[in-house]
Amino acid sequence: LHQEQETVYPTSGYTYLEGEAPGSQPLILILDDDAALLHYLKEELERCGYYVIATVNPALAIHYFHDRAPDCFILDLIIPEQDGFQVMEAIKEQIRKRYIPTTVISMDVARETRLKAIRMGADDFLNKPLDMEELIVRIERQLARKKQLDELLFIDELTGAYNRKYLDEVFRTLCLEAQRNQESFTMAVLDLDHFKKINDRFGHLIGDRVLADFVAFLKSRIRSSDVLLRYGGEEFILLFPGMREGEVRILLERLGEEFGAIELAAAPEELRATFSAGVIEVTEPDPASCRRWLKLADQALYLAKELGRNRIET
Ligand code: GH3
Ligand code: MG
Ligand code: MG
Ligand code: MG
Repeated sequence: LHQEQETVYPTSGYTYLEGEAPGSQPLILILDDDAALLHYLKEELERCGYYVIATVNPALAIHYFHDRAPDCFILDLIIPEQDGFQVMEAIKEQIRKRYIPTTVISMDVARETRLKAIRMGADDFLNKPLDMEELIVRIERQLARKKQLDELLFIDELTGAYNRKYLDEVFRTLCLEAQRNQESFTMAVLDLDHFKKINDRFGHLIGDRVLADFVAFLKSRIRSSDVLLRYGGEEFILLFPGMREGEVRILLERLGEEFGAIELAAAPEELRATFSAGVIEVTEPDPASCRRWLKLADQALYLAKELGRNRIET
């Protein structure tokens, strides 16, 4: 789906820009004014299975840094028209807030430069000429650490779905992606029906297992680019990039029938559960509008509950 390859050459220099990084592939952003080195770095890192956006243009690097939320950033400090510290200055808040491992590569061997880069938030500093193997090993370690940290921060322990802290971040990413592709995406809020009764009858532990079963069921039925979050107790949010409201409604109606028919293994006696959902298409993907769309989806969910549950409303 996201595999189209594009290479953009802005007037100010080379930018190798790929399509959207598929969900599972780490995205690396590289800034270096040496086009030959840039090309070499890109090839080597792609060979390791990473998705790479590489540019010689500092302004574009800053843009991609904010727009594409890379998993890691490699930048050269000495760039003729804009010194590398200016780029660091422009992104240092984000590096701290979202932990985006940043490696500075530089010809400058001065101790002061190294210290300044690290004080500004660089995680690593490597001198040129680069030892490619060392760079790759260090990037590998950084990405593994970032993944661990993101899991701690953003994954719900009980179900393995994302937690609500992830919502703003992923909503923002999906909005920017939708703007680029000039399409909308669709948000659904799902809530298990009469879940209190399940707890009352079978106890909390089995209730917990129903929640985990529900997540496993949903995950097995959605695309890898769709996002499933546990928003609260027995309430979930699904985000479907590139899908229209009508398509999502049909999908969820099918899943509702399927899930309602499953005899959940969690309980000692027969146990089935159903869910209701409210669906809204995010037709104006504005990163700041998450609560507004969520409220609309919630209203549709409320209607689904009012109309008798085990149903989808838009
Ligand atoms: P409705 O169909 O209107 O959604 O009814 P409901 O009973 O599902 O909704 P209500 O909001 O009244 O109750 C939700 C229940 O979910 C109450 C709470 O005890 C339970 N719950 C919330 N979080 C958890 C959890 O992590 N584990 C378990 N086992 N239960 C939970
Ligand atoms: Mg340079
Ligand atoms: Mg409920
Ligand atoms: Mg609820």
